[in-house]
Amino acid sequence: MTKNPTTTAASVIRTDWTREEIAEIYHSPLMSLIYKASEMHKQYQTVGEVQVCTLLSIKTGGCPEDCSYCPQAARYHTEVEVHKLLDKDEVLTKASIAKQNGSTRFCMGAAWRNIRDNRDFDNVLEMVKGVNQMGMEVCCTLGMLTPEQAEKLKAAGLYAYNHNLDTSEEHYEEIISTRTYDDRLDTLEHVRGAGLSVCSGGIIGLGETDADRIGMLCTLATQPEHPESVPVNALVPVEGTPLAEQPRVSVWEMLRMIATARIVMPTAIIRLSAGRLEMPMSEQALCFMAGANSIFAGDKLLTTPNPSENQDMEMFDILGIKPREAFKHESSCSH
Ligand code: SAM
Ligand code: DTB
Ligand code: SF4
Repeated sequence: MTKNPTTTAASVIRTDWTREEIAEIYHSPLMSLIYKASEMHKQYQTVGEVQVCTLLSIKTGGCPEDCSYCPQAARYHTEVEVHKLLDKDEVLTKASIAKQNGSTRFCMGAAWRNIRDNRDFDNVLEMVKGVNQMGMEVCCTLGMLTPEQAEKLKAAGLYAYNHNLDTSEEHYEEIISTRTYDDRLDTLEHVRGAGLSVCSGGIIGLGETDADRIGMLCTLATQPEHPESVPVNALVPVEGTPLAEQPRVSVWEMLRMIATARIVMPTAIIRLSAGRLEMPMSEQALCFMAGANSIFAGDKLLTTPNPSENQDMEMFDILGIKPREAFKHESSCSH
């Protein structure tokens, strides 16, 4: 059984963290940090259970933004092929395959700056309805949205919305100039306001400092409510983007980030997101020990490769990991 956070966590689920407090945790000796995170994990999560999500890029490339990590930004010359919004039937077929392969969350991503009230959005609402009817947790990541658009998504059956902070407020302008950090926080507020589950995290390996990583965790952990899920991405450097030559982040950096996130947001799902392709099973196992309990499955993320389903199944088998059921948060709450 999962512990019910509302009855056990009152004193630990804090939204008043300071950067100094988080820095102290983040900089503690790695072994102590992992042990502490493991303890929190054991207390607030189910050990050996990992949420399996599948991503699908429903509209690819040609994005007007300048996110310097992103292969889908139109201004960079990458090998990503632009593709208009997929048909609903194609999306539902992909969702059904993902379900058969054991995913309980299906996340549809679009290379948009923001949602616009047009036919494409109406089609996305239909896709959301369809995936919801399959009994999966439906998630979307479509850029910025208004409160009304968030309501419409909710009414169509959307479960969660992903919108990452990506980095600290200070480092943000080195990475993106076409929208502000406050725009991101506003979107998260609109998502929360519509009663959607919030998925928000970031990327490491963008040239940020430890203080930036701590700053981002602090912003997430001091939201009025913690995000229900926090993706921790390692930059996938893509040729043609300004960050193509960034060195890959090491497992030790991922561990520090994941463990600190687990300690400061004990009830959140922490997703070991982009960057798994380069990680041997032993490194991924350490990340699960340090508090990660979700992955993206399937051989593609949005546009870049990811480990195959067979590799992940083998990993789950060896590590004795079971996939988390859909809508678990609801079933473990009192309503
Ligand atoms: N366009 C929408 C937006 O930006 O909100 C949704 C899709 S966007 C690709 C979703 C997230 O993917 C980004 O916020 C970023 O955190 C992550 N991402 C994109 N490219 C990445 C890369 N090369 N490596 C790691 N994460 C990446
Ligand atoms: C998230 O935090 N990571 C995912 C999902 N949310 C949308 C995206 C990772 C994208 C990696 C680069 C690509 O495949 O294009
Ligand atoms: Fe566009 Fe999203 Fe990529 Fe930024 S991260 S360029 S908004 S698709």
